[in-house]
Formats: sequence, C-alpha cells, structure tokens
Amino acid sequence: MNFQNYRLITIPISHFSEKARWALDRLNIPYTEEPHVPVFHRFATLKYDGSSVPVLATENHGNLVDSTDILHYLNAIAPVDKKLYPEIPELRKEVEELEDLFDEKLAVAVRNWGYFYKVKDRQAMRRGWCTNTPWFEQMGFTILFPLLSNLLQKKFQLTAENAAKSLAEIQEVFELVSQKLSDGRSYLVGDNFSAADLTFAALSAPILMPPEHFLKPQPLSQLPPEMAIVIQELQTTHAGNYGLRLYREERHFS
Ligand SMILES: N[C@@H](CCC(=O)N[C@@H](CS)C(=O)NCC(=O)O)C(=O)O
Repeated sequence: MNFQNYRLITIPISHFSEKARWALDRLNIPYTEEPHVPVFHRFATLKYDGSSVPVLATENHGNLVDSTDILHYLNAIAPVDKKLYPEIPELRKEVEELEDLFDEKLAVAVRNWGYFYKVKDRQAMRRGWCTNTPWFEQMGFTILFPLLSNLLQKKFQLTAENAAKSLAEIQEVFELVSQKLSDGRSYLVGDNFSAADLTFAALSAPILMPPEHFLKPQPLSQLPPEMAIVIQELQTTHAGNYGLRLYREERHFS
C-alpha cells in the first residue's frame, strides 16, 4: 500500500470518529489524529470543507468529510483480506443497509441517550471532549462549559421523554442485531468481518464501554444508577456480547 500523510480530525468521544479510527487502524495505515473540543472542531473541519467529524484529509484524494465515505475510500485501497465491503453485490448491499441503519438510528439514539445523563457532569464531559485536545481549546471548555452544556441540551432536546425514546430505539437495533446473530453466525453479513460489524461496535461503544476503547470506561458505580442498569442490561444481550467481542478480537491498533 502506498501510504500518504493522512490526518484525521476528530472529537475524542465521537463514535463516528471511532468508526474511522478503527478502519484506519485495521488497515495498519499510519495517520495523525487531531482531536478537538466540540465547537472548536469547526475551525479544523472548515479548513477541510467539512462541518462534522470525522474528516480524513488525504494528499491524493482530497478531504473525506463523512465516516461512510472514509470507509469506502479505505476499502478501495485495502488488500483483499482486509476489505470492509464484500464483492458479492447482494452481500455488499446488506452491509451498506446495516451501516446506514446504524449511522442514522443507533448513532443518534446513543448520542442523545448518553448526553441526557452526562451533559451536566463537567468531569465526564471534560474527559469525553478534551482528552488530547489543544490546551487553548481545553481552556475554552473550562470557561464556556455552562454555556456549551445549555446549548447541547437545547440542540438535542435532552429531556427525560426523549431519552426514553432514544433508549427504545437503541433496544430495537440491539434486538435486530441479536436476531441476526441467533443462528450462530460470527459476523452480521457473510463469513467475514465487514463495515456493518465495525459500525455497530464503534457506534455502540459509548454504551457498551469496551475496555479496549482508548477512552477507558468509567466504572459503572460512578454512573447515574439508572444509566448503569441499562448499560449492564445492554452489555449482556446477544448484540452487546458481540459488540464487546468485536472490540476484543477485531479492534487492532496501528
Ligand atoms: N454522517 C456523519 C455524521 C458525523 C457526526 O454526526 N459527527 C458528530 C460527532 S459524533 C459531530 O461532528 N457533531 C458536531 C457537528 O456536527 O458539528 C458521518 O458519518 O461522518
């Protein structure tokens, strides 16, 4: 493979960033990660014509501003044994449909449910938003936290009612994944690890809290009890077990 100077713009806790990080690590592609505090990330993403994270800046292929585009790009340069999308059209379609479902339904629900419990917890938010970010952005976080916390609550309508709706959506997706796995298969589609598996595990990481994640999980005893109970339940479902297994067995680091 011809390695270039890849730069990955991220927010530390962002599960979409973890999706891109995992794909790069899996292919053993060296890259420089540039983590940013939310809001400040816009200065970095704008530079590369994006708004959200992740953004992958490449030398030969321009800037990729969406995690799915990043996975497709990496798939195109991956050796045959590391492909993320199957060659067979029906299997590929199935992988892409699952990836879309996880991106559009699971990811949003995980974000809203998690933030509902964490948005006022300065310590937890500092960990998720500031780890490895530039010092001046961390200073900005310290000063602006009350404002950022309020903005987030309004932007994502973080109410108890919406948190319950988000949890129901998470449970629906987990149920679907558990059903797919109930015939004993090792991966969601076909016989190999694919973008569908990677996306499910990466986007579920904030609730499954795998020990292999670079942001080491907080002990459940430190979480709000209501949150800890749900996390424990989700971790022990078939889908939860499988997400944790993928982190143990498939989350290689470059
Ligand atoms: N469709 C995008 C969604 C990415 C996304 O929603 N990223 C969130 C962080 S997890 C983000 O950047 N939010 C801040 C923003 O949109 O400015 C992708 O797959 O890359």
